[in-house]
Amino acid sequence: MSRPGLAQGKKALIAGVASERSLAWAIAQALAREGAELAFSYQGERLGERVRALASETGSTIVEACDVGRDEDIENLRQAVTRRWDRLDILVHALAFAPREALTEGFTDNTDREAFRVAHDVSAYSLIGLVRAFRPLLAKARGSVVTLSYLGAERALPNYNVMGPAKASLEASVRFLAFDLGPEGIRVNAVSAGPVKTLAAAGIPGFRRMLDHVQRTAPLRRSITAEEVANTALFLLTDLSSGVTGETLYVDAGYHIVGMSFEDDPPGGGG
Ligand code: 0WE
Repeated sequence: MSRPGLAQGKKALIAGVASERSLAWAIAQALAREGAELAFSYQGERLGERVRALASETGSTIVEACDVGRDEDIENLRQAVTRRWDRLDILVHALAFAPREALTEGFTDNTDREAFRVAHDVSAYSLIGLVRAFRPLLAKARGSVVTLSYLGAERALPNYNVMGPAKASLEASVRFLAFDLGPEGIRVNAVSAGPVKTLAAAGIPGFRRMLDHVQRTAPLRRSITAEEVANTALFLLTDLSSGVTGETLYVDAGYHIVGMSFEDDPPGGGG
């Protein structure tokens, strides 16, 4: 026997698939598994073919290029989706960008005005821009919005640099959007995921060390998978979470609750 899907018949727009390892793609697959109809937006024609191929696996036929740094692109996406759908139940915002040079070594010396501007524009404003564009469709469905954040929003750590302030802005934007749109029945939440090896993490200096550190320190003594992020996003995007809005929910094997750990101690201690 099969139960009805948790997202049966829901219309979902996913922004931010870049490869088959993307958290956005894991979320799309979970939504498809649970019966949602999907639309995708992607950044740059370079990704077009890849995203189109992935989208077709889910039966999706709505696939649009959208550089969220451009208002015209957001407007074109709004029009393309509106031509096909008269409501939007689910919006997934799973994208971020800071110039690569800003994500290495010292925060102070590597954060110039332009890196700060583009990081905040693409990684935080874009959530507000997309929600502004889709507000009428989301209101019709009393829809749910999920974005992806990271611990750098709340704590300092190596190399994440200007993305930290950008994610802090994103999480604050989640609260203000939730506050503003709650009266229309629209919910807005964030998933703060632990490190996962995706394209966004590829080539980040020390990423392997970060994973090892998490695996030794997190209460669950492991890192997390894209599927675990997707299942929590699924919860936030469906009626299971109908009383939750403005929240940032960590999916990090408990890493963020640790104040101190004797991670490097031999078993049994010695003190
Ligand atoms: O939010 C992110 C990654 C965001 C990101 C990644 C890149 C790489 C390529 C934003 N902009 C760019 N720009 C590029 O040119 N994560 C949570 C993954 C991530 O990125 C890190 C991390 C972690 C974790 C960067 C430094 C340190 C840790």
